[in-house]
Amino acid sequence: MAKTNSYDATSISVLEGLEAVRKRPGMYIGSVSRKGLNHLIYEIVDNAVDEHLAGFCDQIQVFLEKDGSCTVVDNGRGIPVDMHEKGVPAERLVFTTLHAGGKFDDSAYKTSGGLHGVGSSVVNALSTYLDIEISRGGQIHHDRYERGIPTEELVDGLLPVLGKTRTTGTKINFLPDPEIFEKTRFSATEVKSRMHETAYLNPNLTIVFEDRREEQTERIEYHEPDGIIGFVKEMTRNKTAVCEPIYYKGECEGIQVEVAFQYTNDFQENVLGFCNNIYNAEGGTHLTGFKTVFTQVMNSYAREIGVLKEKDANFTGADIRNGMTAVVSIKHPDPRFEGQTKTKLDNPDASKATGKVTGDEIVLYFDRNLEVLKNVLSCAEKSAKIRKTEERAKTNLLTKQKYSFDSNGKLANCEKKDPSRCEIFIVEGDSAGGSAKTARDRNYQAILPIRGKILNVEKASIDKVLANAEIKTMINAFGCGFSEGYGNDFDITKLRYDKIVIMADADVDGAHISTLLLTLFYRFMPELIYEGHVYIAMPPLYKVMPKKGKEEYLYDDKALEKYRKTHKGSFTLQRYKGLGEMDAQQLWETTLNPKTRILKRVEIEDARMASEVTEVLMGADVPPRKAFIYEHARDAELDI
Ligand code: TSJ
Repeated sequence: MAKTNSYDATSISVLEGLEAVRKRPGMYIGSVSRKGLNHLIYEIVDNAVDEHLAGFCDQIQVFLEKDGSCTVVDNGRGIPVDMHEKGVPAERLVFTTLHAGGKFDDSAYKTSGGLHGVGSSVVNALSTYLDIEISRGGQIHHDRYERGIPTEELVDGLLPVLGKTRTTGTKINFLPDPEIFEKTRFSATEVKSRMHETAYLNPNLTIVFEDRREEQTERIEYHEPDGIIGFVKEMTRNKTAVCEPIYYKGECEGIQVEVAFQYTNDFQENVLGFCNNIYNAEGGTHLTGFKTVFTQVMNSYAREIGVLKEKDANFTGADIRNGMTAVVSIKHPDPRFEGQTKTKLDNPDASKATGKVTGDEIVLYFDRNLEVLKNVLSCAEKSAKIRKTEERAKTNLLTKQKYSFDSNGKLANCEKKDPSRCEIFIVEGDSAGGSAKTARDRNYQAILPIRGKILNVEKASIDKVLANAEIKTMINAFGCGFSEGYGNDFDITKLRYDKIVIMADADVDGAHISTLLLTLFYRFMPELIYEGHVYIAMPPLYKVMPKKGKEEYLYDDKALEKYRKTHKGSFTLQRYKGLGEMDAQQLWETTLNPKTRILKRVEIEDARMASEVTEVLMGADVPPRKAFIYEHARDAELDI
């Protein structure tokens, strides 16, 4: 009897825990958008990475399955399956107890980071099912859960055995619950990028990725024996290097510090922080320590070799980091995180450690490599010069533009001011712009027609960009300013529209215009994209009108093919060459009316994907650009 009671007590608290997770999934995984969905995979994989860090696993496989589920396999020791003090197999505790990460602790978990190692039960609670095979002690043990609740009968308190094995490891297959997630299709692009990054941070690990969802399986093996040096090289791959990557590592008060950085001549700063292999999107103390000491050391070198004269002011930190791509990776025994998304490292001793190691090591390097030092300092000099010019350009723009909301008079603004409901459509061409102005809901929809090709901002200098009338109108209309290189005047809370919709023809020119606009947003207002405010309208390619039945819009050739197969009778087919061909009513139905239109949201997870995106957007050859637009179109968020 007593045993039954204690078991009941455990299962009740487990149920309560899981229910809490299902009620407020956002609290545990950040969001229920695709970002949260992909996060499920990372939560699981991070456990296998811990097993690698403990020294028992050198391969992890990640499969995106045809049925929408994900399988993760490692060749570690296998999660312990023996009976735990609470009368259930240890494995059950891992998947049903919130924060079970440290329960049967060993040294590996001490280096494992903040949120991870604790998330398996969260993934379990948010999955339609989660199926586990553990190879350990010569046997394959099986367990299964549905929405977090175990469905497998225990045999004398132990997991059923599927068979014998000579290997060890853990295999997990789970299907995210569509009751929880807005989107249930994992983004291959994002998962690959994260797996690649994990491989860079763990040079002795191999990660195999397979996307089995399409007819042809895509398989990639990530193995990066050069570690974070390779990571930096990858990020600078398409830039002109000013020096070879510089690498150092050290230890301070039990915190391991590892840094790689390289300078290129592209005048951008890209410094990424990781703690215990977890990316810190909001940065934190490890980066502060690195940056502060780096700035101090470089300024004193600049005075020593006469790049700065006595009367000159010091370079700013941003001057010195311009052109720098860096990875700062630390291992901390007890990391704490703060910030909006709990991704900002907060431990003061991390700042001390990166500062100390950086101070010791870069002096050793630059004392022996004076040429590199001079090159890096000349980057800082150029940056300081550009900064001063830009400061002047910006002051001019802001004083001139302050009172003119629409500098060239083409914006048809909406009447209501509630930013959470307002939308702005940026429409290619005057004729489509005209129809859109007639068709729109004037209360909430603003229309801004733009002509032809806007400036390619990646190539143009900032003064030219800001002199462009259409770009000025856009910046003014959005209301949140812009950020560029130094100083950040961008304030997303001032955004006047919840949705910024790019409306271009469904042809190559249209795709080009979308790309130019995305480049503009990405360079000057990246938060618009990160926060999911930028959309691309998907105007239909065809309208079909059957003799009997309802007319329909079709959005691609596949849809037309399907329509042909399912509608044997005769029908009239109209092909739209461009938005300009639609009348106001058609434009309303297909691209403006929130009830019937199709929009795709532009998604870039964060700055880590930046180099890839910039490269694809800006690269000289056309095919990769199309790939970008298409890839994201396939993973599109359909807003119907
Ligand atoms: F494979 C995977 F990614 F799906 C996955 C692997 C998912 C989860 C939730 C865990 C693991 C995992 C856990 N792989 N390996 C381990 N290892 C342990 O949990 C383990 C094994 C042995 C011992 C021991 O002291 O003998 C201790 C631990 C923590």
